[in-house]
Amino acid sequence: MGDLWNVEKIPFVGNEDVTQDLGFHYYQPDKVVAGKKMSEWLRFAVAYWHSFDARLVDPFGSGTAIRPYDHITDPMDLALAKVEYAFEFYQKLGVEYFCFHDRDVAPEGDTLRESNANLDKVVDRIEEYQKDTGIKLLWNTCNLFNNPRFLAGAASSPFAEIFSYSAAQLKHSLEVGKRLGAENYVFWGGREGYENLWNTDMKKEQEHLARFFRMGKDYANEIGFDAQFLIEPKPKEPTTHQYDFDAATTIAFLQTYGLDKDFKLNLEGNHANLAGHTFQHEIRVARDAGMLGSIDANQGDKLIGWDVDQFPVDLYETTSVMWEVLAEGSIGPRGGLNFDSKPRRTSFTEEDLFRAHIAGMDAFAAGLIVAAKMHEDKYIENLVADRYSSFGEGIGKEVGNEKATLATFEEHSLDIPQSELIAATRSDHMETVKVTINNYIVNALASK
Ligand code: XUL
Ligand code: CO
Repeated sequence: MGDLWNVEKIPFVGNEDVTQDLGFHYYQPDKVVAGKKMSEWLRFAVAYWHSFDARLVDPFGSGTAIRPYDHITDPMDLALAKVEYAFEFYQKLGVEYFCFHDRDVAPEGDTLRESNANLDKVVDRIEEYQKDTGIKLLWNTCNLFNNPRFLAGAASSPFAEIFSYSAAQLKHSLEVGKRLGAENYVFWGGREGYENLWNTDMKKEQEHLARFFRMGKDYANEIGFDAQFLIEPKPKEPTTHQYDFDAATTIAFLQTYGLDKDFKLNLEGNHANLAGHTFQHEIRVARDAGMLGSIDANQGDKLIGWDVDQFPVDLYETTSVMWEVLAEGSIGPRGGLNFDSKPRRTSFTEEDLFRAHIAGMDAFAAGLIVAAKMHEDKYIENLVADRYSSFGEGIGKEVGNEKATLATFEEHSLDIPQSELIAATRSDHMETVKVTINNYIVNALASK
């Protein structure tokens, strides 16, 4: 398996020795849970940008990361070498997918033609490694936010030259996705929003953004790239207001511009929090619209108001996400769990990069085990069915009857005294529900 990384293949160690690191306590890829292998439910992916490019900077400090390829100085040599390091990392971790932006894997040239040539050289190598290892591309995407030319946006830039460049960059990125057999193609519009409404033609910018998405999908159809197309909502950061604010806003945008049949959503935990939602909320909104596509797994920090992209370890949250996934039957037709997460800058060694992924994979494997038990018992299903049961009888049935009018309900309700109305409601004993979920977490994991 190679010795580029100073770590052996990560084994399953069980949870008897809870302090043992560099081993999985819950994740067993071939173990069948709720009718499918864990690896099939979870479809974990490593994010190239965080795991192999990021130096663990924060707004107040430069990078702390120590990586085994730090001695390579030439940018193209480094890009090519990183592919080898990346694939050994995936294999040692036991992950079957990865994700990348075009600019994560190869340096930019002065012109797009030069950048494309650099990218193609690295993609040649990625293709070889995919063939040799069977590791697949969950999704690729275009970096349309890092370079200074995107200072005021890409597809929503007020400058036509920048729109054109973005469209041209997208074209090649789609060609790369087709070549590497990407299962999904993601759009995250980091700068597709505004800083200040006074100088912004919001309608024009959104029309341009919609046109960009439409041309992307049309070109994919033209070249036979049949990936699932995904938009990744985020409310802000780096822009003050991003057009793909959250799942509900993005669904409305897609419907407004007739894109809703061609695009689904890629939901991210920390983005949900920045929009004032839970991760579960975003997934539920997407599910209810039939638009759950894929998941970017990470978590925010209650005490920090920006996108910290922590590796997910909160079992309550991973249980809620996996509960939704089990209810849906899959993450999405071709979706997976991409760790859009980075180790803290204080966990800077190469072993920590493994430890961080193990933590995230184990937290989701544990969430899957717990959620599967909850589904088996139909705990939530029964609770919800019971809560809404009054719509199956009496006046409740009229709600679903198209012939009923306001007068129907007036006739029923006009003379009912307050005491009877209160008697028609019930406590939801929410504290018990929450502690029951805690009990599920403790009990379902105790025997593993
Ligand atoms: C940024 C973010 C991106 C997208 C891909 O917050 O989530 O990394 O996932 O561009
Ligand atoms: Co993301």
